[in-house]
Amino acid sequence: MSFLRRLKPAYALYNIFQRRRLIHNAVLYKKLGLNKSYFSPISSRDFRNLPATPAGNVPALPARLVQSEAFAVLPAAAQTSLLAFEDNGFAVLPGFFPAERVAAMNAEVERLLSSGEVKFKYRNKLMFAFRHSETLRQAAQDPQLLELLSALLGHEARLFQSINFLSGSEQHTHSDSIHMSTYPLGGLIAAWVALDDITLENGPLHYFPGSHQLPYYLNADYDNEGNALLIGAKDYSEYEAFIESRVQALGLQKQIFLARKGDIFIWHANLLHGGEAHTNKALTRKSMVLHYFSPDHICYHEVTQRPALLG
Ligand SMILES: O=C(O)CCC(=O)C(=O)O
Repeated sequence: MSFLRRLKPAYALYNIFQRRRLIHNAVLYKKLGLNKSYFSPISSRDFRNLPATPAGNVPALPARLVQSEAFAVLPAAAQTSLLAFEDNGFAVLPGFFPAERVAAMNAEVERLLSSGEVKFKYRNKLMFAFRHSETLRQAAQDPQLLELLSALLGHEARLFQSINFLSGSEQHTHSDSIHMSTYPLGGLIAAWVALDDITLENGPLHYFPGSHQLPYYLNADYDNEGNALLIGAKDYSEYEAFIESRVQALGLQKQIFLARKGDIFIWHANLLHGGEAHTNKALTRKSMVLHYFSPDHICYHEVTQRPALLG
């Protein structure tokens, strides 16, 4: 990473102009006794001496789900999967979005692309498309989905970010917590919506059941903490290589999710997952991944040591 992109004061200066989206942290920092401004860089190192315990007292998962009307109306297979979320680190909601809704979402993505309102970033990602489309925003904030995600998280799940793909992500195995972290850990949840039928040929999602119970691997684990002035110098590929070495050493067993259009796959903040190779480029692999943060947590980006811009 270039020296300029590593300079923490440059990020802090940018953050000063994002006061409205960061000021909520000031109260949380004060409560924790952290000597920080809303615009300061932040990473897991800042929480090293604080207790790791989750925020507040949360009832056990079955009690949270059983209280939820959104849960009560689901088919048995989805209920069973949700009840096992804390053991497995994932849950599947088969056919959660009907075909018409999927078609409307795909039409919106096409409209946004052809009008130039959203553009591919980082090779094949359409970031934050929900900010440009009421149809996509309503899907991302579907009340039944939000209720289920909040029950799983044990806190309100608030939409933070979305990524649409037209092709396989082909992302190497990772945990979202290296990108979007929280204090206490675990205040993030993701929902991945299949907008195409997905086979072995068009880059299915992969995941490692139970891997959310491993330690959260963060900057210190691959020697990327940086110093008071600079964020860590390591390339992201070094994080990926570190995770691959953990997967090998622990003998973790990969599974592949062959989704049908409208299926939703929910993953835990620390579940290891990624995208398989997209071998048949004649096929699309449309999907939308949604990341939600708990507003009760401090939300930040571990690698770049930036507080997350909410709202
Ligand atoms: O869609 C995929 O293949 C993986 C997406 C992913 O890993 C992520 O957004 O964190």
